[in-house]
Amino acid sequence: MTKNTIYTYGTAGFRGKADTLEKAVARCGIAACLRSQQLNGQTIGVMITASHNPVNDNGVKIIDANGGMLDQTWEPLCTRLANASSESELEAAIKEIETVIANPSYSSVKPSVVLASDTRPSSPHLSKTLINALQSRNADFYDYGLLTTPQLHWLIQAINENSEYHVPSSIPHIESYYKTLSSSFVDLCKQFVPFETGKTKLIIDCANGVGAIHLEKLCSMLLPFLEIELVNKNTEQTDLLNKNCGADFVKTTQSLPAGLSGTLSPMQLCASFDGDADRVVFYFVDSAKKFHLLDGDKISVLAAKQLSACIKASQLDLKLGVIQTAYANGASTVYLEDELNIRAECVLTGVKHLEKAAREYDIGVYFEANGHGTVVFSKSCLQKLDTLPANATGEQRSAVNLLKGLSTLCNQAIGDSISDTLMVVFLLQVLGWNAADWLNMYHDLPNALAKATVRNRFEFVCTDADRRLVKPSGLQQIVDEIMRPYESARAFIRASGTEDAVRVYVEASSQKDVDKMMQAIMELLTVY
Ligand code: G16
Repeated sequence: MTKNTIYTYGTAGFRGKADTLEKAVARCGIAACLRSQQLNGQTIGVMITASHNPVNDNGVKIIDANGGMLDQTWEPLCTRLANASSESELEAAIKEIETVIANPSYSSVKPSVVLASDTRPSSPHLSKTLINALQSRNADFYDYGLLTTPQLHWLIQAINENSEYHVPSSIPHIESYYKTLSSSFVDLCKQFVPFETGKTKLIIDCANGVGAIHLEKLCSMLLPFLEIELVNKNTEQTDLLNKNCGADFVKTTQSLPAGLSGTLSPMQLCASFDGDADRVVFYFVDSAKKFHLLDGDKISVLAAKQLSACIKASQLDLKLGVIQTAYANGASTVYLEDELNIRAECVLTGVKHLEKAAREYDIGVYFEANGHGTVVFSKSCLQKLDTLPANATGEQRSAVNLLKGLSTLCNQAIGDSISDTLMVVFLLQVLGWNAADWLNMYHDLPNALAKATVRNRFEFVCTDADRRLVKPSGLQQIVDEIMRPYESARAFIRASGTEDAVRVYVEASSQKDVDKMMQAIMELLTVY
């Protein structure tokens, strides 16, 4: 970002080159304090991370008091704060927010904020900048240091749901996260996985990011049901972060990450996290060394299948929904609706949109194809699970126990690659499936995802949940013409919310057709 660049608080907060972010980070500190005061001192989180982006980037995002993404009405307020270019403009922006706050006694409320960061070399300095801003607002704060993004979301939910916690003196430690996830996983396995199934082995590519640090600690707690081997776990050599590895690399290149090529045994299930461990994709190679991807859609469908069977067996009136985006493979949507009879909703890209839609259901499954998602259980659903009638059958009780176990295993605040991985391993064990069984649930339409650099990505405006362009004028019609000759063809172009590029997604009934369409669209974009 240059001096004149406008900061825009988007789907992942503020992101950019690390050396341009100081002001945005400090202003997020102020915004977090004001939000906390609006909510009578509930704790707000600030995470310093640029997730899957290169090591020289960084970012900052605010986590709301419920542990979810920041309330969307605050996004323009954060943008306004970050772009204030003088003390007087900053004062004016704060005054404007004070009128929005609508809490007459807010000024007497002490703000409460917790923060954490990923392993980027720029993160300590940006954390310090944030802390200075928090101190200037006289906030109570606690710095958790190195956490994955979903861990900070989880901790904030725990802090605000439990009146015994108070920042900074009495806070939940990360060990409570390890303990909750590991005991939920082990309990579920003890109850539902046949003894003779034995231990699953999983290889996890940590993208040389913060996930490695926490998995190292969690692994031993998962025995005897899961043995994890970590690769790409070097967080010391920071230039390795996300380099030729991690969830984004594996999903976009549809190939093995560095550190696994050549050495991998056929049928061995592997997973890749991204740099802040909020996305996960799975994969394996077959006996012919062919690579097979099991992405967010596959995770979603696997979870939906088991959840819908449990809801049926429980005989409870629970509404299950699956939320996808335009990137969901068309075959996954057809399978959900035609085979599993579950409604699949398509919303805008960005986890904040999926999360919001998922919370409309008793049990909402949301995953982006890139591996970002979780399963959320509503409060009323949890109450129903706790109040089974005394004459309930063994089958009903068993189904309810499985659902309850998943509600504590799955991160209820946000998509989490660690908890998602444990859920997948557990579900595969319950079904007695190997990676190929999971792959063969349905067959993905051949597809490709690419990134194109354009002069101004903000000129690309979409409608219909990102599936059609309305601007630049006439471009969608040309894309329609490109698609016309091909069977089951679908393609769209949308501006990235996190990178200075537009993304292009293409699917069709054959890889050859996908490649031809992709080439034509990429050529088309060279003039924009
Ligand atoms: C963020 C968002 C995701 C989104 C991704 C890519 O992920 O949280 O919801 O899918 O960016 O967004 P875009 O295509 O707009 O760049 P992450 O893992 O980078 O935080």
